[in-house]
Amino acid sequence: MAKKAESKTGYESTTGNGGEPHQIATDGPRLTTNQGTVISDDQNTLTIGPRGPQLLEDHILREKITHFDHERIPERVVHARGYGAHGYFQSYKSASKLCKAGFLQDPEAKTPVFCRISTVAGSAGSRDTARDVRGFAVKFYTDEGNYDLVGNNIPVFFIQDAIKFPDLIHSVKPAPDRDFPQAQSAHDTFWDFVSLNPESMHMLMWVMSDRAIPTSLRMIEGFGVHSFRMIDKEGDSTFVKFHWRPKYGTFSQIWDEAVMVGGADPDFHRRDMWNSIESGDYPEWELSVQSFTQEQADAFDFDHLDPTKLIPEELVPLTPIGKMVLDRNVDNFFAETEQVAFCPSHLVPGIDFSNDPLLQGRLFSYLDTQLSRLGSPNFHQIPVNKPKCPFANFQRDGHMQTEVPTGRVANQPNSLDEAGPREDPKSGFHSFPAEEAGQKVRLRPESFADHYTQARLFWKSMTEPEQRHIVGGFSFELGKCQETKIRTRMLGHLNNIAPELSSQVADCLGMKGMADKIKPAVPVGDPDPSLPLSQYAVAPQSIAGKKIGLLTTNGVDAGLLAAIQKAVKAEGAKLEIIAPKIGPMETSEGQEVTPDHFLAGAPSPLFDAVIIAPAPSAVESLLAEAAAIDWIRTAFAHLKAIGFNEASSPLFEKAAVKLDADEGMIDVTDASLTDFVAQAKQHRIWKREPQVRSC
Ligand code: HDE
Repeated sequence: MAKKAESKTGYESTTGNGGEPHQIATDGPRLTTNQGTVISDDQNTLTIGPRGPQLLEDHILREKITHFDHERIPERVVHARGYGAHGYFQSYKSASKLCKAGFLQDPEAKTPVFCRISTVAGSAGSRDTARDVRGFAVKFYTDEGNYDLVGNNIPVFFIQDAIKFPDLIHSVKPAPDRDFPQAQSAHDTFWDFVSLNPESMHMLMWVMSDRAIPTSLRMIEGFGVHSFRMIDKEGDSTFVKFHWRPKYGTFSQIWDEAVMVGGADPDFHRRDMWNSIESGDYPEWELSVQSFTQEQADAFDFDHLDPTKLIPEELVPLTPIGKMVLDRNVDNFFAETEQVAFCPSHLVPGIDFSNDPLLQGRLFSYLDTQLSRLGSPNFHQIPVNKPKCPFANFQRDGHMQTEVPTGRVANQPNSLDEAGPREDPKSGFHSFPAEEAGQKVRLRPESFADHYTQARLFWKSMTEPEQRHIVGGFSFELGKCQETKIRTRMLGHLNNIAPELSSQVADCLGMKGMADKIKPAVPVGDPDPSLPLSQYAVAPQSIAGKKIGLLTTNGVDAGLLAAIQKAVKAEGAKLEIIAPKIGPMETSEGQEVTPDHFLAGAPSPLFDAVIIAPAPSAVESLLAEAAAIDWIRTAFAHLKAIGFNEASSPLFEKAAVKLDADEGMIDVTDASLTDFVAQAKQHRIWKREPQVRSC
C-alpha cells in the first residue's frame, strides 16, 4: 500500500499497489463476508503473482459474485413497475353500523399501511408516464391481521371473467416474437383482442381518457373495482365499492406531454412521490364507500357483480370513512417495494368477498404468483409482509424459513402442547353465510350483456377537452395498429358507444365511413351524465402540490424572484428554478441562487405552470438555445399558464408564441402574481387547445 490520503471519521483513504483506491476502517464498521469474516482487501482477487491466474479458493470473491448473480427475482407478471411508501390510515369515526373490522372503529387509532402504485403493462424498467391503468394497492397492518385492498385508478376492468386475464395480458405485453412494444397498448395484438371483446369497451374509454396519463401519483383516484361485503357485529352484510380520493384532486398530463416527460425523466412519478414525502408534503387520500343492499342492487339496471360496471354516485353516494397519509419513504426499494406481496384474499373479520367472477379468480392468482415471485410459502415472514399483530399456527418449514418454531408439536388438535394456538369461533374470521344454489355451468350471466351503455355514460360525462383527449387517445393508438380490420372493428364499437365519438376518431384516422356494423347483444341505453366521472368538472381550483417552473438566468430580478417564491409558497405549490447552467448564480441584487435544474435537463413538460423571466443581459445567449425556445413552445402547446417578463419577449417571438395569445399569458414584470396564480389554478388553458392540435 502506498501513502495515506485524507483521514475521515470511520475510515481513511489510501491507494494500493496499482493506484487503486482503498478505504481502510479505523474506528468505523469493518467490511465482512456474509459469514462475518472481516475482509482485508475488497479491491483485488486472489491470484498467483500480481499478473497471474485467479484461485478458485478465493471464497471472498466467490461469495460476493454468487450473491450478485442471484440478486434478481422474477418481476411481477403484471404491475412490474411500481413505487411504494409507508403511512397510516385513520378512520373518521366508528364505522360499526356497516362494518365490525377493528381498524374502522377508533378515530384516534392510526393503522400502519404500505401503499404501492404501479403501471400494468410495462416491465420494471419501463417509463413512469406510459398510457396505462395505475394499480393502487394498500396493505393495512391491522390488529386483526393484514388487510389488502388491491385496486386500480380506474373503477372498472377490461374483462368480466378471470379466465380471460392471461389472454388480455398476453395481448398487451410485447409480442412474443419481436418483444416490442414495451409499456404500450398502441399495437395490433392489444386492439385485436379488445376489439373482439365488447366487454372491454367501458374500460377502454377510461384508458383512452386522461385518467391513464396522470400528472402525479399523488393525484390519482383509487377504486376497489369489485363489490365487496362489509359485515357488522350482528353478522348482517352490506355491499360496498371502495373509492380513494386524492387530497389535491385528480389531474393529468396531455398525451404529447406524457411522451416528452417519459424521455426527459422516465422516473418522473417516482421522483415526484419520493420528493414530496421527503419534503413533508405527504400524499393523502380519503377512503369512501358506496354501500348498498341486495334490494338496491336488484333495482340497478346493471349487475353490480359485473366488474365492467360502476355505480354512478347519483345512484349511491360516497360515504367517507377515513384517510390515508403516506409519510415515510422506504429504506430499501427491493426489500420493501419489490418484495411486498398483495393478495385480495388477505382479509380481516368484517370484510368479505362478493361473487364477482373476476374477484373470485384473483383470490387464487395472487397467492399463487407470490410463490413463484418470492420463491417460498414463507413470504409472509419478509418484514414488509409480516403482520404487526401476533400470528401463530402449525404451518412449518419451506424455503427460507426464518422463524425458529419451538416445541415438538406441529399439529392440532393435540394434547401435548396445551399452550399452543387454538381456534376461536368468537373473534375468528367467518365467511358470510350467503345462500348459494344452482347447477355447475360455464355460462356468462345475461345480466352482464350490456357493454355499451356505461361506456356512453362515461363519454357523456366528460367535459369538452376530456372528450377531445379521448378522441386523441383512440386515434393515436389505432393509428399505431397496422391492420385496417382492427381499426374498422373498433370504429364499429365506438359507433355503438356514441356516433360522434366514432366519426371524430374516423376523421382523425382519415377513415370516415369505414366503421364495421357491430350489433350490440342488448339495446344500448342513453344514461344521464354523472359529474364525478369527469376529472375537470369537479377539479379543485388550486395549485397545491403542483410544480411551477421558473426559467431564468444569472442576474434574475431579485424583487420578481422573491414575489414568485412568496406566491408559490402561499399556494402550497413548489417552485423549481431552471437556468442555462446548474452552478450558483446571482440575482440583480447579488444574492446567490442555486438552480434546481439546468435547461437541457428540464424541459417545460416537467412543470404544471411556468414563468420565463431572464435577465435582459442574458436574452441574447438564450435566443441561441433551442431548448429555451422549445421550453416556451411546448409550454404553450401543453396549455400551461405562462408568466413572462418584458425582457423575454424576443424568446416568445422566436418561438412564435404571441404574448397576448389568451388569458393564460400573463405579464409578471411588475412582480404581481395574482393573475398568473389564478390562471395556473385552472390547471390548463383549455380554450387554447383547438388552436394547437386537431386530434
Ligand atoms: Fe391484478 N394481479 N389481476 N388486478 N393486480 C397482480 O399479483 C390478476 C386485477 C392489481 O403492487 C399479480 O403480486 C388476475 C384487477 C394490482 O404488488 C397477479 C386478474 C385489479 C396489482 C394478478 C387481475 C388488479 C396486481 C401480479 C383478473 C384492480 C399490483 C403480481 C382476474 C381491482 C400489486 C402480483 C402490487 C398484481 C392477477 C385483475 C389490481 C398475477 C388473475 C381487476 C394493483 O397475481
